[in-house]
Order: sequence, then C-alpha cells, then structure tokens
Amino acid sequence: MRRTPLILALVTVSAVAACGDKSDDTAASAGGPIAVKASDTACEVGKNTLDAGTHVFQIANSGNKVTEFYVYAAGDRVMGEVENITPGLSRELRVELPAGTYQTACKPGMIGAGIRADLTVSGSAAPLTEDAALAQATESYSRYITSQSEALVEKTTDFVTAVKGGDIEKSKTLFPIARTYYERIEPVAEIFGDLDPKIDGREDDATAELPFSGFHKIEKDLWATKDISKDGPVADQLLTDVKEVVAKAKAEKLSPLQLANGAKELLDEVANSKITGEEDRYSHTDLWDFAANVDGSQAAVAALRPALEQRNPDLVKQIDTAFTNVDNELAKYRVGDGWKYQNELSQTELKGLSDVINALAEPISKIAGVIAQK
Ligand SMILES: [Cu+2]
Repeated sequence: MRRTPLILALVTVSAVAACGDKSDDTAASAGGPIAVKASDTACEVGKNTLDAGTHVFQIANSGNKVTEFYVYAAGDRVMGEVENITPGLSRELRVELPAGTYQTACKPGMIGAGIRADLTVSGSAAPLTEDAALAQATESYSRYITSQSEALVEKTTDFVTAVKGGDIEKSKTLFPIARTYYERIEPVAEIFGDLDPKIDGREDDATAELPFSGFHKIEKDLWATKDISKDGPVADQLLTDVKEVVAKAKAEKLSPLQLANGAKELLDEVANSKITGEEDRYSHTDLWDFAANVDGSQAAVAALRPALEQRNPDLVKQIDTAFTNVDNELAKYRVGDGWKYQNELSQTELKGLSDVINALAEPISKIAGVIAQK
C-alpha cells in the first residue's frame, strides 16, 4: 500500500555535503552511514557521489511532518525506501547500489514526488549475491513471487468478473481474498512507479493525474455507495494494472537487501494502515491484509534463512518466536476461512496486535545489517 502517487514536478535540491560520518556501522558503507537531513522543506543528502556497493543512509527528520526516504533508479524504480519517519526520529536504510545514476527523495507529509537530488554511483563491487546463500535467497523469493502472482491474477479476475456482473455480495466476499495475494507481494509490487497507487491507492491520495481507482474505489462502491453499476471500467483497469504488475514482478530479482527491507516494510504497513483500519476503511477487512503482510514478511525471511543461520542463528530464533507470537495473537480473531472485521476489535485487542507486531519488527529490522556482513 504505498500511499504516495509518484508523478508531479521534480523538485531538485542540491546535495549539501554533511559531516556526520561517524560510524558505529563499519560493516557496510565504507566511510560510515550517509547522513540525510530531512525537514518539511529540505532533504540534504550527505553525499551525491558514491562507490558501488552497499550503503547505509541515516535519515533524521527535523521537520513537523512524517516523512519517507527513497532511492530511485531510472523510471522511479525503487531501490530502497524507508517509510514513516516521524518528527524527531532517525531511521536507517541499507541499499545495495551498482554503478548508475539514481535520485534520492524525501517525502514530507508522505505525498508527491518528494524533494529530489541526483546521486551518482560509480565503480564496481562484488554483489551480495556472490554469497551462495544470498543468491539462493533471491531465487527462492522469486519462486514465492511467481506462485503468489499467479493466484493474484486468478483471484482478481474472479473479483472483477463479479463486479462487472453487478453481484455485490459475491464481490464483497472476493474482495479481501484477491487483496491477500497483492498484500503478500507488496515489497515487489511497490517498486514500479505509479502502478501501486493505481491498484491500491486511497481516496485521499488521489490527484488529477491519478484519480481514485483500483481496489479501494470498488471497495467504497461495494460497502459505502452500494452501487457498482458504473465500475466496469474501473474493474477492467484494475485487472490490466494487476497483470502489468505481475509481469514486472516476475521479471524482477530482488536483491537480498530489498528482501530484508521488504520484510520490515510489510510490518510497518501492518502497524500503520491495518491495525488503524486506514487501509480498508469501508469494508473493515483489514485483518485479511494484516495476515497477508505477515505472510509476505515471513516468506522474505524464509528465503533469507540459510544466510541468516550462517551469520546469526540467535537472531533467527528471536524472529521465529516473534512470528509465533504474532500468529497466536492473530488466531484469536479467526472466523471460518477469514477474520473478524477491524471495527469489531476493541482498543485493547488492537493494542495486543500492535504490541506483537512491534516486537517482531525489532529483530526483523536487524536483518539488513546482518546479511550485509561478509
Ligand atoms: Cu496496501
């Protein structure tokens, strides 16, 4: 669920050399983390030229708005992103960057194209996938994406057919099921420019260029307006976009760090948009997405498992326990093949879910650093 449409004019801010190269993180970036000073109006990236390899960006938000930080390759392909950096907070993003031209972006308020700057990477470095266990991780995650993608196209086709046939009840049943496959593969689905906003954007993120469309537009018409008679074209477009995302996702090989970051992002998604009921505000089917995001996170971790076992078996144990705690907590809200509606849970119950997700996010956030160690 990226909530940010990616068009609009580019605002370029010249990169200012910042100090702050203090490194307690010697493993990755030669020369330590790259400081990014983010505010509501600026995004000062400490370096605008880098050597090829793995780098750590340390983003500090001194503004009043929640921000995000992205590293984009050509065509706004996301190399790495970190979301939900609240005012006063500092967060880390670890990215593997081969030689090429990139752009960095901060997105105060989490909207628009962001405050951009060019970033040039030169030279060559052995990719992390030279390590056999990490190469295996990207392969095994690709297989997961392929299997989930096929189910996504199938279930979205069923959903779209029901919508076009005007069958409200059937469409409502199929809605959270089709979404499950999308939410599982979000780390890869979100990479491709404005496809994710078109498929999964919210009404409040809509712009003239990217009007409200996709799953959540139909959700609103199913549950709130209760009229899907005009949604044929929206449904057709949804299926077209899903097929495009699937074709691109299958062709993509996520780097080991993208897997690690993706496992973490999925949990951020759960915390920010599912527990709050933000994502499925009309249907309240957020727990389906919650479970799917957790599945997706677990799949990314599973792919990295052999590499993690070699480097930090204790971390693997912590992660396993934390996943079990999430599963047990979520299981309380199972109803048949589905889940309770988000608005049926009390604040205490939602807090219980939020606590286990936070407890899981903690060890998961260490994965990127661990696998970047040679
Ligand atoms: Cu989403």
